[in-house]
Amino acid sequence: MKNFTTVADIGDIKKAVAEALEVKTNRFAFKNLGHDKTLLMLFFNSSLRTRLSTQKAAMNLGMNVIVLDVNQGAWKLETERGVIMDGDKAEHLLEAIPVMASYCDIIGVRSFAGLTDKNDDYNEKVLNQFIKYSGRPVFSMEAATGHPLQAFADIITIEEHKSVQRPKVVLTWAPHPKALPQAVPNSFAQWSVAAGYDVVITHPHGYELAPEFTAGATIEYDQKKAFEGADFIYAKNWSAFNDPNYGKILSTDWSWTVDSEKMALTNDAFFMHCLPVRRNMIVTDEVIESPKSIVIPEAANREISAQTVLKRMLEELA
Ligand code: AN0
Ligand code: CP
Repeated sequence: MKNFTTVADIGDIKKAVAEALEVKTNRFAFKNLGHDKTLLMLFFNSSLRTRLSTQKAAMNLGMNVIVLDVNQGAWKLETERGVIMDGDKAEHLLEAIPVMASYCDIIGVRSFAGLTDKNDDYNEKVLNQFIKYSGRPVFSMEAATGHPLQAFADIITIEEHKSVQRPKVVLTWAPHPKALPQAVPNSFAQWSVAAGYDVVITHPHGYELAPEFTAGATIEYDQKKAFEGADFIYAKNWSAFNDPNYGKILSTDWSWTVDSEKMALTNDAFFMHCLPVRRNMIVTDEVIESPKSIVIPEAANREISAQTVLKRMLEELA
């Protein structure tokens, strides 16, 4: 695997899950694979799980790891070509990328959607500059339109917990006080369709996601109807995708919070969320603390998805 930015890069999902579960049974089996190889993890945005799980995954493979929080301690980076750099940004990405690449073998990038310019976001302007100018394998640690390491961990988690071959998996919008990207729901929808699940997406009118990510899923605007018979409930907030409201909050309708009453409509479904989650906005205390909540094993599987991806990248480097 050269780069890892979307579901297509993982190839056959069943094979990838099998490989991930193999990694999980002995995460130190390939501890020499990353010997003398350096991973650079670059964060333009905050993170708890991605930074810790990806670093741990790299360490399991024997890699050295450098972590840089671009907005804390590094020069502020200009990402736009052609601007007169008379503002607060002291360095351009076009120099910074090859310089950073010279110190490492693989680069992970977290660069959220700006949510102002849809074209820039959906063309993955920042991530693609790393792919184009670094000369190194690059993977997404959540970029503008997707969070593939999260979606891969989500699929591993569903495979570990499902009791029917083709579970009904419901992605539900839920309220949140700040405008959030569509990256997580985009990837979750795309990966769960690719995994062969019966995928239903429910959200208020106006929150339709980009069709390229939701193809193969059913859209149901009635949340309660969507929950009926579900085996997995995956909650997430996102801002509007469609123009003219791109990146905006249209509704903070608290009636969309996932609570016990709605979970009772399901087929005793498991509750999932990528975290971080705002309690009693997205989900009630009761639901997230219930025995059916699998948010912690889901987060733990981030180490496994990251390790499987890094393993494949290292195998290609070798
Ligand atoms: C981010 C998002 O919604 O994309 C990261 C989730 C993994 N969430 C927040 O910013 C709260
Ligand atoms: N789920 C996830 O990516 O979490 P972080 O933003 O904490 O990395």
